[in-house]
Amino acid sequence: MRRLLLSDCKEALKATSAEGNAEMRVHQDYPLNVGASAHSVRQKFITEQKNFYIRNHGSLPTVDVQHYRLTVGGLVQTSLELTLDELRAAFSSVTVTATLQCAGHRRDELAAIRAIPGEVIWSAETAGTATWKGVALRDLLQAAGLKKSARHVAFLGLDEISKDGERFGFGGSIPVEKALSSEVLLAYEMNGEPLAPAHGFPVRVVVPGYIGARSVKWLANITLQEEPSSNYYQARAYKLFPPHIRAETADWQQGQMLGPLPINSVICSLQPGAVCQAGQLAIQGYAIAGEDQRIERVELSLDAGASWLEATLTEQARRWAWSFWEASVQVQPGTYQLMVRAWDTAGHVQPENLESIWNWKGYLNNAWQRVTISIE
Ligand SMILES: Nc1nc2c(c(=O)[nH]1)N[C@H]1C(S)=C(S)[C@@H](COP(=O)(O)O)O[C@H]1N2
Ligand SMILES: [Mo]
Repeated sequence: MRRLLLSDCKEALKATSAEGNAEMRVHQDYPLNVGASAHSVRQKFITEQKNFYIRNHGSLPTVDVQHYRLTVGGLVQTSLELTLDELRAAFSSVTVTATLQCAGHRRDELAAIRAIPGEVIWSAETAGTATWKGVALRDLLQAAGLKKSARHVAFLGLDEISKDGERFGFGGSIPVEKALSSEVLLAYEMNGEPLAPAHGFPVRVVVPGYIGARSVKWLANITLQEEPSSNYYQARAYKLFPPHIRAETADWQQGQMLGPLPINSVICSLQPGAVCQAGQLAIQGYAIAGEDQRIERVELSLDAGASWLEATLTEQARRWAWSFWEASVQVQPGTYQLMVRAWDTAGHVQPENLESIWNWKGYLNNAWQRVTISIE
């Protein structure tokens, strides 16, 4: 298969839909890691491609559709090999509006209490919601026919990562039960447009409710297997360790492989240190429910948790997508520590403190978010 590897950062940015969007902050040129502010992503319920964060671990492949083939193999009755046209023609299209969120979302707050070297220090910008169109993964799996021993569905992308003297594509896996759920897509469209190269053109996986890393871009191979993927990004990275473990003491065999996302909520309209006028203050943010739940309630505190008020959910909470919330409060001059926390329909709550969930890779920060502001 022919592919063009864009290692030059300027070329890579041109290949993204984000070029020319002044709101986008480039964390890293190579691999390309870009995000808008949480404030900017909160502007619209459906995040435009040009405003959608880009999280890459290696090259940004520009795939030639003429040569593109998707394979399904491993523990299946019949192996498949499909062109993009064949994929579109053979299976009916499905649309899901789903939020994608990186496991490194809000890492900046964890890094503020103890350094997290070697990772991209994201804020709450690494979440976005799109209407994804594609084919249901389960339709493809049913066409291939699963063998009884198949327990995990592994994905491999066409990008190229160099690590420890090896070159490999980004990969990961999900359990068969999740893969057979109707919401898991092989997407070829995002918000009615073809996927931009940076978001995985021509086909990417979308696993709603799971960490973004399982939504493999530039998808080339699907393999049914007994064990989870042995790819670095499943077997080593994206594992959760307890707070006392450090990089030097981590045993890679240990640690919990990340999958479903926990409940989270974020204040988007105010940055820490913001200075606002006394009077009526409008505060806005978003909340993301645990894996397959909906947001039930969002609460806001202006006095570091002494008292709480209920925020209004402005977008009807739907499964797989974030909820938008807002509150309007009367403020006098002074310093305020704002805090936000959410409940979902399964009664999941967020942990109160960063300390109890700190981990050396900085994953899954869903502690109550605190933002200190002053009122003049
Ligand atoms: N092939 C490939 N797929 C990938 C990645 C990658 O580096 N390579 N990054 C993953 C991670 S960590 C996230 S959070 C999402 C980000 O998707 P986006 O760049 O479209 O926002 O893609 C995932 N899929
Ligand atoms: Mo991610």
